[in-house]
Amino acid sequence: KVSEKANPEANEATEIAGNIIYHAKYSPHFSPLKFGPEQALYATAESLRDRLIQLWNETYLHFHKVDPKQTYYLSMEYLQGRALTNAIGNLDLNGPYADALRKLGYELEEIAEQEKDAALGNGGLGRLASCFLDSMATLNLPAWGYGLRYRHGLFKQLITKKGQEEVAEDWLEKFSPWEIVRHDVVFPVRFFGHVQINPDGSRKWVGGDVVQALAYDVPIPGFKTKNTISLRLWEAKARAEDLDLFQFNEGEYELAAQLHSRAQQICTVLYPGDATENGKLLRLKQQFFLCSASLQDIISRFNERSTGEGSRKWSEFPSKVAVQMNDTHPTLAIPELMRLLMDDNGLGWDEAWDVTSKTVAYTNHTVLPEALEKWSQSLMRKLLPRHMEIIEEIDKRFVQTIRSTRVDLEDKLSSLSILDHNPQKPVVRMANLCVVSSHTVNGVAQLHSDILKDELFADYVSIWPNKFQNKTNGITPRRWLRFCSPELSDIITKWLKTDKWITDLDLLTGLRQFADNEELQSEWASAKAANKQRLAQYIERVTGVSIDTNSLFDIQVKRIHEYKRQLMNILGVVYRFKKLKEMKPEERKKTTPRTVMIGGKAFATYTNAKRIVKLVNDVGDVVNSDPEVNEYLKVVFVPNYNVTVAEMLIPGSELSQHISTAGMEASGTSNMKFALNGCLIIGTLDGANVEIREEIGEENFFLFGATADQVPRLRKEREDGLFKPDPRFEEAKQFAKSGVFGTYDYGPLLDSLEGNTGYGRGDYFLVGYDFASYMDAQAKVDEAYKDRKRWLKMSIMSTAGSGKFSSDRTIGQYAKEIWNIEACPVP
Ligand code: DL6
Repeated sequence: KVSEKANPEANEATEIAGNIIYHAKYSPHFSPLKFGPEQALYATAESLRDRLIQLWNETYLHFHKVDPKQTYYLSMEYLQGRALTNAIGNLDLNGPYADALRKLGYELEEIAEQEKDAALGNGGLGRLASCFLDSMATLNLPAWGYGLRYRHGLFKQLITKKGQEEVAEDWLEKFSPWEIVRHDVVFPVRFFGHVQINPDGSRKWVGGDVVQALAYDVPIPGFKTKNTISLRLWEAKARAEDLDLFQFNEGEYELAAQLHSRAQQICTVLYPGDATENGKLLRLKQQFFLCSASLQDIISRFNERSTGEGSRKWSEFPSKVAVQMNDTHPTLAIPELMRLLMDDNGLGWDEAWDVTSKTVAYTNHTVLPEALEKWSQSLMRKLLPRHMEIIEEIDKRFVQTIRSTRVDLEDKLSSLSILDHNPQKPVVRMANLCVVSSHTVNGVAQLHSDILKDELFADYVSIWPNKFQNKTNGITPRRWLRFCSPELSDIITKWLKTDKWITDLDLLTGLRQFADNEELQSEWASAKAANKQRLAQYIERVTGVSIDTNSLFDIQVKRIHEYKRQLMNILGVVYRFKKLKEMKPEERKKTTPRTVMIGGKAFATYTNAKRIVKLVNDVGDVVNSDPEVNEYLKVVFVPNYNVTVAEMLIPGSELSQHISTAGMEASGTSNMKFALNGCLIIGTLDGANVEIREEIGEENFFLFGATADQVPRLRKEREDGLFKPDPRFEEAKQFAKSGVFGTYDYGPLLDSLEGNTGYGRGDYFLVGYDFASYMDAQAKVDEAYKDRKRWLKMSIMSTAGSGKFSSDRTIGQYAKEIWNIEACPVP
């Protein structure tokens, strides 16, 4: 008691322990007598949630009172990962929570391990949205995220003899302790039906199915601030009266509950397969559901915050609301806002258009043709008849304006217009609708934004030169350094003599002056060694492969895609293996031992991506069990890559591969996480690699490969049969085909690197062209790793140069240059 009085942290720990016990006893989820690690996790999370609710309420009330302009980030994806350590860290309660749990017989790490990842997204785009939320809260910005509460997030990846198999993920199996259901926040969302023309000429969408959108708030705490914002996730529900009791009592159970089951389907899975018409319809429903519910909520808050007499003027809307569309998935926010303004609130077209186009902005995240969304006009008309009318009108007005003001663009109209009237397949081009309707369009790295301006959207740039911007992506330094690598963080704080870098990442440049310092290098090396050790234990636990912590840890983790060229990586490994086999034992001893780790999920129907997963696993099986070689080379496929796995891999990495065909990766964000953690990059001049290399210094980056502007010529040369492959490339392919790696037929995969025509064939991704310079760069890596001092210096310089890639910088720029919002800190 005496020592607790003298020590406020100890007091706090006692209070927290009491609170955890309270939740374990009185929360209605588990039997009160059990307090295993799982019960401890939920009770701990609930004790934190109490604090978050308090902070959330204060933030909400403060925003309500001040009534600032607020941003709403609309995204179909969020990759939140685990929340416990992040919330404890952001609230600066690590010590008290660790002590409290120790009093109850647990280590914080053990309890944190129990939490499932919230994986409501696919990859980079979803994780970016989650990093952005952390920065919005930390910067005290009046900003919220909106998304969908998928029952099953991104699938769980199992690796079997067949390769990748997908299993439904189940983050809500028990419940999520982080969400707060808002039974008072419910909006109706309509599908199908028809447009009714009223006697005064106004139009109304009626009939069809009506589903309820129910809000769940996930509180997002900022780092060391009271501000706690919301990620509002919508769940779809049918109304009680939609159950046909008569039919039910007749024994027609499925018929009776049709509407219930249709409502339930909406939020069942993230990205339902869209190969069938039903799948397409469901995806379009999901997109509209997010947009409609969010906009109704935004409008109701706009009206609620009206302070003056009577209702607010609609012309004020854009000075109170900014809507950011994360890629084209929430494009339907445009016609839905127009509809709500015109049909429900009586605005005329011009007034509604003025409000809408001053409110919405669009971020493009890809130039890949297959990822640029196009929806069939007939499907759109069937599901959303009023929206299709509005889209047609936007398109008609745009075309008229161009015809009357830009005769020079007349022949480009077929590609500039929103509607593609190709009789075979009339579609709505969502990116065009976004560009025409938004006040600002941005790319996510300088090179990507330049490509958008010079190629994809070049003609629009000539119409609206000021509409286009760049906002280079960023990552939150809290999750991606402070919390995932506490050892390295402490060293940084010690040498910079401040921990302010956690919210002002540019301060990391202060490390440059010590990059040669032996004491720092030795501390740096031991922090990296501890992280490698932790990673090695994890790898052994999940794959059974034991790896040498003295070998170079070389990692490529991201979605499996041909343009990301995991195939080049594994062919490089195949070549290395072959050479090691051919060497004499004393020669082998001179090589740099490597552990190559590759991880990532392939989309379930993407056959070539799944073949790549299989090849990596098969190569691993052979290499790892080869007694001559396995001391010098190990190959591990890291299963079920997700945010939590990334938090383990990235701190333990020494080299990471960002090797996409130049011009194809919009930005990449794992490259930033690796560099921040002192990991060196081998990469092409693609996406944000270009800026990372500029910031950390070209001498600290292993560059190879064609540049984006060379790619079209190289593809043409390939088509014309002018390409002469490097002998190492031929040797690697032949060896992979030879059967050394098992009986699976890799012909179809490796054949994609042959021939000379077609997207995805004829080596469209230029693996063959870049292979020679890739192998040369890898040889430089091997040499550099032998010189410990040089390597450590490069590693420190990587971290020191990573300041630009904080999502605080990115979000600060969005706030100032796109949203025009300001910080609104809770006093
Ligand atoms: O902007 C976040 C992230 C980028 O870092 C990646 O380079 C980019 O591929 C990804 N884009 C998407 C969009 N769809 N596709 N493909 O996920 O966005």
